[in-house]
Amino acid sequence: MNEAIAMGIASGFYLGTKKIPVVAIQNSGLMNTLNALTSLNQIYKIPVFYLITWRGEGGKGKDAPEHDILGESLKRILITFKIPYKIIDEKDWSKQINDLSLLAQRTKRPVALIIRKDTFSAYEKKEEKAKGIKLMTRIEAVSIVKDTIGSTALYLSSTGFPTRDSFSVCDTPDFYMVGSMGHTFAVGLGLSPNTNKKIVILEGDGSMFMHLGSLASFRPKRHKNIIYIVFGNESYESTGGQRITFSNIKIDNLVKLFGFESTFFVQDKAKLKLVMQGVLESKESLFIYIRIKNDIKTISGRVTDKHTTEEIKNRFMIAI
Ligand SMILES: Cc1ncc(C[n+]2csc(CCOP(=O)(O)OP(=O)(O)O)c2C)c(N)n1
Repeated sequence: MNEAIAMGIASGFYLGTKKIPVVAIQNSGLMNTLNALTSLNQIYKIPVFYLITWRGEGGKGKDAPEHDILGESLKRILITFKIPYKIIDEKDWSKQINDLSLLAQRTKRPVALIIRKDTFSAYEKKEEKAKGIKLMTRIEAVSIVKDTIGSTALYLSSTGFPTRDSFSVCDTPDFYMVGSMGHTFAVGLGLSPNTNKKIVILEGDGSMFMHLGSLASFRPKRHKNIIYIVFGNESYESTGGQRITFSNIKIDNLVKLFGFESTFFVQDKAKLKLVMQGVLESKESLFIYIRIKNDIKTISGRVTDKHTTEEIKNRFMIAI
């Protein structure tokens, strides 16, 4: 979900309990919370305890490029937005948490504890057991999609593993969106009426739900060339496999309400191959939800180790 929603939930929790809620996010997600922060929490004096993981500490070149700007400016942003913060200290963390909590209680202001890389130990991934069905991995699903559709289409992919897997399966000149979580479908909407090519959107379910409202701007008569493919692993696999807050939602049915007439729910390879064969002939946009399992063995390489973000954009614009 969108981190801004976490702020709303946390605020409601505080109103009902007077207890300080914790909002645990990455620094990229902090940016999503700024409107709630300034026009809800700070003006009504509703405290929250932000736990912010610090990607890109040290600035440019220390992490993936999507973290360059915020990695370098995180502390300044917290100061600008008047959020008292501490950077976690391995020896002193318990006192830091206590001090910040007391400050939040006393001042009724949001406070933040910044968590450095490698503070937490890695989460051990477990093989997912689906009921009697052999689920695909994302790589297997992307391979089937890219093999069938080929390089005549324009591909867009969402941040994290969808982008990395798409790049590793076949480095076509896609718009690999290594940051900007949740904006992939909206970019597709803006592009769709401006090209005759098919637009294949490869998106994680977490990213889809980050800005689910983008679907409301879909117009079936205007956007006729979108093949919207969502990988449903019901988790944020790229950031450690945290469970997603929704499951058992019939996403293919939900998308219908926004005007997608052809929607598919796919769990196995044979059905995916069948669905993909009809895709190129289709005269309308379609939505395909592929239920996948998390891959406990493979992590694909980063596209930005090979191409800069500007190169990615330039290649894509030439392909259009
Ligand atoms: C606004 C924002 N919040 C959080 C992140 C951190 N982040 C990067 S990838 C990712 C998980 C994406 O989940 P999903 O789209 O379901 O793909 P999956 O990783 O499961 O393949 C998260 C939370 C981010 N980049 N931007």
